[in-house]
Amino acid sequence: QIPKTQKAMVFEENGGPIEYRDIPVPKPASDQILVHVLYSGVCHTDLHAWKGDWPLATKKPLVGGHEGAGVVVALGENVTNFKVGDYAGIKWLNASCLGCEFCLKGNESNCAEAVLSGYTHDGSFQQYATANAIHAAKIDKSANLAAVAPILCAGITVYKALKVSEASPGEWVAITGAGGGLGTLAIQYARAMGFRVVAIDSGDAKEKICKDLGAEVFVDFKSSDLSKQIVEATSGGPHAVIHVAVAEVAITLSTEYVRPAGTIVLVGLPGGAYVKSEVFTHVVKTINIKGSYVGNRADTAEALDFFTRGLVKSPYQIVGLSELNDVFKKMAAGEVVGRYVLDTSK
Ligand code: 8ID
Ligand code: ZN
Repeated sequence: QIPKTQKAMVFEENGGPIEYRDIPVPKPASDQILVHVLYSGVCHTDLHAWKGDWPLATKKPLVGGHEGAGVVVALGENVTNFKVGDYAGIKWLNASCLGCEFCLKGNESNCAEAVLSGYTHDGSFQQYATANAIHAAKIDKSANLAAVAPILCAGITVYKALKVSEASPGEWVAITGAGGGLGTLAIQYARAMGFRVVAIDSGDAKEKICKDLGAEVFVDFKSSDLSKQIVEATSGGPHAVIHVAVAEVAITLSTEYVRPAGTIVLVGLPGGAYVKSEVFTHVVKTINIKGSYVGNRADTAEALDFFTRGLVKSPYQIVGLSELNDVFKKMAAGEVVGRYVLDTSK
């Protein structure tokens, strides 16, 4: 039975109060599914969306969230690829045109018509959310819906970033922000893909989780000789660096310690940040710096398959949807170890 109203976390203005409210349950358009979202991860992107610190406006009022895992409860009349009762995921890329040059080549995140869950379209911080059926993630019936939620953004994103890093099995990959939501999954995908991991973050709790998840080396970003420690531990620098830290300084520093001919992949999106790379070193070391933005439908299916096969696990803790404000406070202070997942029933 689909109710007429539901609970949601809503804000009217960027940086303004986020309120636990009753709002109408949306109706799926002809090409959409309606998902009863049981759990939603909280990504640092949701914090950026609320703060409004990116050069892209959010919808207002906004229901954030883009790691929603749940059950399909209704279908638009043109939907043929889902049935009521299937498990489905609400991800960042809610829809795209599917016909432009970028969509045709599998670069759906670059589509000019891309619709973004929890940013330009109400997302998963509500009990019922809509998504384009072609883009919605298919989740295996064996999945624990709370555990799979973080895969829907964090997992897909880091898996894609590791692919585009072009690191080879046996090579070193450094991960900045390794103890956070994207980082803890990046360590595991990296291991599953055969890479050796240097985790960079701060504090004992993050060191412990990074090592437990398979990082061979942990370096505290607050130490003064960070570059030297990383170069020594990897006998010449990591072949790839995946930046999920929300820090411009981390990016600049990596141009020092990355291995010659190595690749730096930008994923974290600190507001107003620039990449600073000294040109002589950049050329002579022949380093590559590239951006990576979520993943396409194939990356989604592949990232979920690693999860279904038990190769990656979400290090998550569950709190109620109504407690989102507390999660944002911890996240802004860099105190989130792994991922918070919201139970939309509380
Ligand atoms: O498609 C994309 N490119 C994409 C997808 C999803 C998320 C990008 N993101 C972006 C988010 O918008 C955010 O900017 O990735 C970034 C990280 O998201 P997250 O993993 O959800 O954030 P978190 O859980 O807060 O973890 C961030 C970690 O960075 C560490 C913190 O200690 C924290 O553990 N960190 C910071 I802040 N400064 C650091 C530094 N200088 C650092 N780690 C290493 N060095
Ligand atoms: Zn995200």
